[in-house]
Amino acid sequence: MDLSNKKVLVVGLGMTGVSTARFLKNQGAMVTVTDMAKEDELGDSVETVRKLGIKMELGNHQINTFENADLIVLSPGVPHTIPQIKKAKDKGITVLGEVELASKFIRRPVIAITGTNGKTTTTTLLGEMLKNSGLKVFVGGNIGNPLIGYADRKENAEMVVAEVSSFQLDTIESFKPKVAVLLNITEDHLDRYPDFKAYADSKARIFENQNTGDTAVLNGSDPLIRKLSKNIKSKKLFFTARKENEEGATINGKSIILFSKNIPAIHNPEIIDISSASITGKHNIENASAACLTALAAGATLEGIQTAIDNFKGLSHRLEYVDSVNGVKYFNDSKATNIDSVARALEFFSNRVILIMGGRNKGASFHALSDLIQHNTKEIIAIGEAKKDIISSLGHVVHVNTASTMENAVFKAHGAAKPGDVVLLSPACSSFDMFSSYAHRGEIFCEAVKLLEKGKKEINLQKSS
Ligand code: UMA
Repeated sequence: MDLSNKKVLVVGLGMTGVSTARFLKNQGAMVTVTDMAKEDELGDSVETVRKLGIKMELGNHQINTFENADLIVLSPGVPHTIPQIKKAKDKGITVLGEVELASKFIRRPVIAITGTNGKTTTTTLLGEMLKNSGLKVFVGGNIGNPLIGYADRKENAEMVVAEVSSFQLDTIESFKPKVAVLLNITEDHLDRYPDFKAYADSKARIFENQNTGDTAVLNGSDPLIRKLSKNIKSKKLFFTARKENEEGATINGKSIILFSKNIPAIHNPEIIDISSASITGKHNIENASAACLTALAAGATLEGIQTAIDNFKGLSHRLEYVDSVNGVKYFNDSKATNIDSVARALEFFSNRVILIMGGRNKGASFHALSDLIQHNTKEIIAIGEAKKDIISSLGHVVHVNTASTMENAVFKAHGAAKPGDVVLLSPACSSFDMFSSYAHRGEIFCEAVKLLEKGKKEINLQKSS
């Protein structure tokens, strides 16, 4: 694809927009970046792009700029259905997502991972399995490291491991992963898709361009994924619930059993031991088994896989243990931005949980959590825009308190908790009404827990003086 002297419009000036603009400039394109947000809302990105000498249109999207472009590149956070894009497409202008554009310039095999939950854990673990097998890999995508940045730097990895979201899959055309993984599909992003089917269809696009020389790694216990697997042309490996004679992975207690006729290392079933790993919870064992199969399909060794599993410490903001204060354990699960991920977190605890949840609702029905909450939740502290929805959906099963800030929520949870309880931040919502990202929300939660610990020490000092 020759981009020199082409008029290219980049839509969205987040981390994707900045990397895309830089890449296009280096390719000799005439680049403009547009963002709905005003300059003072965009932080350092504006200065970075200005220093590159790239034109910016901020505060709105001007239709003329869209209609006059030779190519438009979308950031994942920009819906491909906005009127400006529709009009540009009607005029025959090519509109690509950043992942599609990057894939046109990446010469190495791409291993892609999608799913509603567990993408980042699986992507990270898979990257470690490949590295421990002696392979040079680049790990990026939705994980927070745009693929276009790799294409720009011309790094010399042997393969690219890419976390891809449904937003990124919405705008692919020829993106063709050598190995593609679909971890699970549950309700999410219903503020962006007309219905659940549209969201699920978007996820399934990860297999769209694969052929018989490629591999699909699929969740065998998800009936929807089983159904859509019938239309996949590539070789299939199922994890967690492979049927008799089917190729893939099964879980037996603390062992993952791997088998495939197409992968020499597991022609005969082989076992990966997870007994000494810090991989806890059913969902993480599922993620680990998906990562094992994917790694083997991509050329990893069983030794490299076992080493990565043994050394894996989990990720921040995913059921991350923060601290214990007065016998109450605090867990940060800020990455849980949908109902299913909160359900998985609640299932993990047999203790009584004080649940801090809320934020910006993405169209989910909190009612789906009723049974679990009735079973093990002592109290909910609701935060953010979703407070009212939470009270109306769950107020009949458990007491719902509210808080205006995260600090206040942690303080109220602390007041309600007794030794042996768990305080869990697992919001079921996006963070953007109160924070810049889920990571920011998790950090503020951890800081608030530290303040409790500090307060406790101060009280003890006062008592002893
Ligand atoms: N914007 C417009 N016009 C619009 C809508 C948005 O100009 O109509 C602008 C916003 O004002 C904002 C910019 O677009 O300035 C933001 O673009 P972006 O949301 O694509 O932000 P990036 O920083 O580029 O982050 C994106 C992903 N974000 C989303 O998909 C929402 C990041 O995933 C990803 O890490 C990054 O690219 C690198 O690939 C985040 C995410 O929440 C973590 N992903 C969702 C998820 O995992 O569930 C899909």
